[in-house]
Amino acid sequence: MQRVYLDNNATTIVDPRVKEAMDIYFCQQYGNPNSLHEFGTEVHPAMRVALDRLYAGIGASDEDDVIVTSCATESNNTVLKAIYWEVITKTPKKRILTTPVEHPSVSHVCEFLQTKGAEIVELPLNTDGIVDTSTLEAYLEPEKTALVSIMWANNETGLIFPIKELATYARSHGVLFHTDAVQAIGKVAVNVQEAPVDYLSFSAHKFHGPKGVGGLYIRKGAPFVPLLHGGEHMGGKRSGTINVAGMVGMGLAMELANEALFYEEKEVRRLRDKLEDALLAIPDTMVIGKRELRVPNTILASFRGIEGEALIWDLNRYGIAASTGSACASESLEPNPVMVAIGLDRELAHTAVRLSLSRFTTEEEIDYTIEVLTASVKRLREISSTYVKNKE
Ligand code: 7TS
Repeated sequence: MQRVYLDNNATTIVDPRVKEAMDIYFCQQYGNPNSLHEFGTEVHPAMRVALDRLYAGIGASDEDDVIVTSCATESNNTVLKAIYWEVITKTPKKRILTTPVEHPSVSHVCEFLQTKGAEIVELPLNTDGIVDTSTLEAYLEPEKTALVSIMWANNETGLIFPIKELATYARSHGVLFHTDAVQAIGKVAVNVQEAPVDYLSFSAHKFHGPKGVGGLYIRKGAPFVPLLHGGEHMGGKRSGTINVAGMVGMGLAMELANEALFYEEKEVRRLRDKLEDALLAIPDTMVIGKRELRVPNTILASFRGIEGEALIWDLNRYGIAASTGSACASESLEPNPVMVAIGLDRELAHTAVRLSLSRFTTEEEIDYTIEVLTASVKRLREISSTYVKNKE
């Protein structure tokens, strides 16, 4: 049976070039980079190259820090808890401004910090499902605000937040800004010179790198305290023996993702739009978020009268992988909070299905998906007790 992977916002295939570049760091050059002998020191040049690629990939300057972490969840935890210890407990600034649609690795940390005295304020989304600068202007009280944390692109809808404008506004008022750029890297250009953020999180496995390795950009002088203490790794900012293979893989994956940005913008978008047009041709179907405001690879669609989960299982029978939204929330029976926040009522929120492409998705796969999905929606509606055709 054909297998089609359309869950690239959950994780991606490792680019074979990345896998090949990582290979020698398992059984040949496996030394601990902190060791003084040659097994340790011989990996240093490759680590340097990897770090250079990460700096170049996001436009960081030499004076800034980019630390290698185990995942974006760690990067997000690191920033929020550093702000808690370094700003919230030490100054009158107790507030973190964020959004209702952050990944749980931001939103759950905020909930936790609230129990420890932080004040969490969620900025309302506009009718497009994003936060615009006028909202930040209305809510930002610089003397009370320790941090603004807003994602670059949403993992469920693919909607892009205007990070350049938001971060510029926060900076002009002396307020620190963090962005979770996990779903932006490799999909849109990400540059910390143009968008003056203080912290930026990313994760290799979302851009065809390996799992278990992520990164955190920290602008020079931004308040910081490590999440993990225990050694002098990463300049004392993140202890733990360095995942050399992962770091090498992430560096190359970042470079390749940026090289492929044009392809993503043109070809991945073309395939996404082809699939989206075909879905919209099915009656009583809607896609969340304006196309021009979304990253090129993502569709969050709602098929009225069909449980998202039922559709996922049906597609799975035909070898097609999609999701009802974030895999991180897939065990919950509650409607997805992101969908509720962007204005879908509870019933519609249950119908949402996310299809996310990558540069490895082929036209043939999209054609097959269109065929299977169209038939599947029709079949499921025929047996659905809640689907009643709209009267013309
Ligand atoms: N931030 C965002 C915006 C994400 O989409 C994810 C994973 C993470 C952080 C966590 O990254 P990790 O490196 O810790 O794995 N998001 C999803 C998703 O949408 N479906 O499955 C995982």
